Amino acid sequence: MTKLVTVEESIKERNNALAEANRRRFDESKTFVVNVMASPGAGKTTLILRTIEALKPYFRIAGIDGDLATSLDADRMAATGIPAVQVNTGGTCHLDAVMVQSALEHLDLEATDLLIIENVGNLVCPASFPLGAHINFLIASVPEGDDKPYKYPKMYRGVQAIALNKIDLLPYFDFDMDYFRQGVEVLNPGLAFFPLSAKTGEGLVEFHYWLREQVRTFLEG
Ligand SMILES: Nc1nc2c(ncn2[C@@H]2O[C@H](COP(=O)(O)OP(=O)(O)O)[C@@H](O)[C@H]2O)c(=O)[nH]1
Ligand SMILES: [Mg+2]
Ligand SMILES: [Zn+2]
Repeated sequence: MTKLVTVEESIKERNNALAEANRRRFDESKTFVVNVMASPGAGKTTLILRTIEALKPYFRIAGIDGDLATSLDADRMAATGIPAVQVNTGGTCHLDAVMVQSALEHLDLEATDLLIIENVGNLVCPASFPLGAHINFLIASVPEGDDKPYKYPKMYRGVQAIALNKIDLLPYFDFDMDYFRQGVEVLNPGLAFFPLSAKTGEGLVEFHYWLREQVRTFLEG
């Protein structure tokens, strides 16, 4: 038992070191990186596609997509006209810093202002495997329920911004917005919060404006 814990810790330490190395590369090439995490079906791909469309006029964007097996999501990113790399994790339930490092071999970071990484759909281990991103971004969604901050505190604690997607479905679910926000606030006070619908477009302007400012500030800094 003790041995197992030690191995796990060293894997995480190794990942942390590689994530720092990734971050140095991103900073050197002036590439702002967002690590998008969520449970399966929360709307990562849908929101990413709408974000690419909205920000493409301002920045040179590229994407990395982590998936267990298929390249469906990366294909959809590539269909928007941006360079996109698929990482098949071979069954692993999260991306790690090494996988991102190998994906970078297929991208021209010098020609990328904004790199969007779609992590594997999972609310547990992606929180323990930083990739070197500037922003860890969580997408929650209405059908998942309002208790998720309470059940997945590590994920909610470790992110720099959160979207609550599928607000178009609020009338059909018993989703207590105050209870949800309270749970988030306790774990991550003052967290940037964007209620939106990637489907209807409600709330997207606010989110895209915020992200645009984050990237712009980074590029100017
Ligand atoms: N009603 C509604 N459905 C959405 C919204 N965003 C995504 N979806 C749907 O949710 C499903 C999963 O979306 P997807 O982007 O593939 O989620 P991912 O697995 O997190 O990448 C798809 O059927 C989407 O059309 C939304 O804001 N409202
Ligand atoms: Mg997806
Ligand atoms: Zn995992």
